[in-house]
Amino acid sequence: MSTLASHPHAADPTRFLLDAEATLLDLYIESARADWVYNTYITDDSEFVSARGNARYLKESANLAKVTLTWDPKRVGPVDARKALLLRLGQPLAAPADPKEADELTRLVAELQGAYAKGRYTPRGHSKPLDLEALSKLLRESHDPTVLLDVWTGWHATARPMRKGYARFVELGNKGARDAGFGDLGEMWRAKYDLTPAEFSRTVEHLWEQVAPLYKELHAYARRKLNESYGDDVVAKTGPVPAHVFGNMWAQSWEYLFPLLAPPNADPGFDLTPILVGRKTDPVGMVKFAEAFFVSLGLDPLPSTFWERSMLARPRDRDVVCHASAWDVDADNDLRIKMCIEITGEEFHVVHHELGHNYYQRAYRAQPFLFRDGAHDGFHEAVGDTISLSVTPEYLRTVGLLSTVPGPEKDLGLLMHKALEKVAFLPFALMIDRWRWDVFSGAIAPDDYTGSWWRQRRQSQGMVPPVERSEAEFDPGAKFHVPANTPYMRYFLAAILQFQFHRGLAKALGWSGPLHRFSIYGEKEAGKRLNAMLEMGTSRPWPDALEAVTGEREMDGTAIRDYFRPLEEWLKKENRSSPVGW
Ligand code: X8Z
Ligand code: ZN
Repeated sequence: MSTLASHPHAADPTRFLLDAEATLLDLYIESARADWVYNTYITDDSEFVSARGNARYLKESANLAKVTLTWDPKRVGPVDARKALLLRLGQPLAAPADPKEADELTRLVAELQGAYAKGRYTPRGHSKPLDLEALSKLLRESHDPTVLLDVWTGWHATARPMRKGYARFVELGNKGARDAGFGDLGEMWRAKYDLTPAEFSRTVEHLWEQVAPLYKELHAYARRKLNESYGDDVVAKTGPVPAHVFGNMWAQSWEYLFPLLAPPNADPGFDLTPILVGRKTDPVGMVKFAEAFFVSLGLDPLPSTFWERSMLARPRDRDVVCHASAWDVDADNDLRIKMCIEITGEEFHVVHHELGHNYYQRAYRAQPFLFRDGAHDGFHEAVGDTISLSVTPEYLRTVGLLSTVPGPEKDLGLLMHKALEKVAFLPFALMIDRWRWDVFSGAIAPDDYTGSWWRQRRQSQGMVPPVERSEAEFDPGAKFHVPANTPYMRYFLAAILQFQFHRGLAKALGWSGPLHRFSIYGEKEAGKRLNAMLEMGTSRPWPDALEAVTGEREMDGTAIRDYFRPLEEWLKKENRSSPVGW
């Protein structure tokens, strides 16, 4: 084990950090490989090996970080100071000083993640247990409220057994964060944004204030249409809406409500899902579309190992973690995605999302190890989504997926479809970590996990559970990122940032049409700007990265409002005589 005395260069920050990076890179590769095996082949053994690798990495980081805390800040240059900070903050977990507790913590995280991946439910009238993909398909295709309720309740019940482990995880995660010098794990997460944790909380609340009026209009309109469709017994005309009728397990995206909510005479007349299915697109074909987009920007094709090593479909014979993710297993060029790709328009966008991570990872691979990360995690999540915003009907025609481009009279329909995906998502993305920050700080106790979760969802999303919940349930555990310990505020920030990138690039390229018709496909200048940001990794404070693409230095919710302006005006008129809010 490393101690202060065992580090010959402890007094020379630059030398010390170079050594630390070499050590950590080695441990990172070992841990990432073990983790890959676990994620693509869940067994007790792979769980053990993955947890062990993760523990080794976290313990070593904690030890190395301790040395940096002995330095006189006046004698540390800015680059080394940033590296030292990232050494403490790089992972969403810190190892408690007690090695036994560190092992227990990483075992718990692996176990919770495995428990989520193994979740199954046999809906009424079915003879076999269904996985999350199959249950999600029922949720988006059925309009029978009893089926929706059964599927929703059944999936949420799979999280019950996680409650005890999660409470212990919170205890140990907090211990690790305190040993690393933070008040609790939530504070450690909020310290990653070149702002104080308190400033960061305020920034997030400000961004939400900027965009909330748009969400509230969409909510009011959706409630009215859902009420007309399901009746007062299922969806009341006022107040919050039950969470099981949005066509998505967590009501985080409402795109499957589009047929119900499309503005009159503005349906763009195409649906990507049947187009992709009709062309017999397979998972590889889906990824090829996304790769070709990045290549059109002047970026390199993916390495051949990407195609050999990625997992693109759910294997028939074993448990895997199906939730999509992108990997750089050697922090260099061993890029992969792990995903159970379904041939749908929704997944077409997820594939672009994942490749955004891979292209980011490759662009910053020349940086020192501690700088191989996004400008902040919201940037990492926003890159592929920015590309997705350029998947316009005009783009689809260019690549042969569409024969005729809908005219401007269909603009409201196009905007509605995007809003159901992007605007509906905002309060969901916000509430998860509002909830977790309170859990980590102790403001929420374990005997109130589910109750507080629903108070948050009601306040942020204007939603309630479709049936009464009790503390026998652990509803937060039914969302991947909670058991997997993936911070979620990144997705809220990404939802804001991707529209800023899009607006910034449109401006830079002299676009004067509506933002939702703008595409960077084939635009080398856009590729250059994006790449300038990607190559920086996390070597500089994030405003520098934002400036490289947009010329702006602050995150700003006006871009998403600009994008949806015509829809918002239409919604306001539609909602004139119905209540807005809950
Ligand atoms: O988890 C993801 C990605 C993996 S980085 C598929 N997303 C969030 C989610 O699924 O809840 C993308 C958007 C939100
Ligand atoms: Zn992502």
